[in-house]
Amino acid sequence: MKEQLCTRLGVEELEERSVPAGVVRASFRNGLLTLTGDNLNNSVRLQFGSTGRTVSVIGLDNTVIAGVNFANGVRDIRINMQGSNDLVLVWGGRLAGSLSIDTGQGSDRVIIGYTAIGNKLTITNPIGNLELAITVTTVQRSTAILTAGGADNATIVQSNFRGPFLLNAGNGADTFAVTGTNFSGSFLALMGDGNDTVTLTNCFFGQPGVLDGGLGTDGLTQTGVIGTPATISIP
Ligand SMILES: [Ca+2]
Ligand SMILES: [Ca+2]
Repeated sequence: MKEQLCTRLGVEELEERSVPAGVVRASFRNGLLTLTGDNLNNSVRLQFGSTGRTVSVIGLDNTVIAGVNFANGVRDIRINMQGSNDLVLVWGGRLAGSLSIDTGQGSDRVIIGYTAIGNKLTITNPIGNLELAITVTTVQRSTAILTAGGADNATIVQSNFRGPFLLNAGNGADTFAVTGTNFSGSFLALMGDGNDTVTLTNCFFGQPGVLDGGLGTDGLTQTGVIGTPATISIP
């Protein structure tokens, strides 16, 4: 009997995973593009036109986009993906304003590439794991990446942060890898408790910064770091 029960549960789990579903509601008003996911797995891609100011909202993995799927003259973007495991992909944007992403609960992924942000970048992951990749992206003002406990993974490549940069990784075994990136403003990375791994390769720090590993057995590798080095606090 026990064996039969296990088999049936296994099949139900598989069926649940094979239904990605989910609806992302999109609205556009006064230059602000707003995306709101539901409590299912949502995958959405923002694909910018050649000027970086028009954007198509594309649902991936069967995610349905409700509302506008094209906007012209986007200044700010605000995204709230809510529960379950979500993916947000932003590529090739030229925003005069801010990009704000709240991934909600679940194991979420955020990918930002070849994008210029004139104001602020905010990424919030209140519950669950975050996998973040930022490549060839410039942020003119402040950047805040705030994640709760969980094993988070942040990778930043060939990017420019002109204002203050804050990473609060929360507890859990986090990985933070940065390559070829300029931090012109203040730099603060709080890795939280847990065994964290930090790798800084060919980075520039314009102002004194702090890298705090929190409790746990942390590993730090620095190669080719120039400018004002961060104050390392790894016990
Ligand atoms: Ca969701
Ligand atoms: Ca989520």
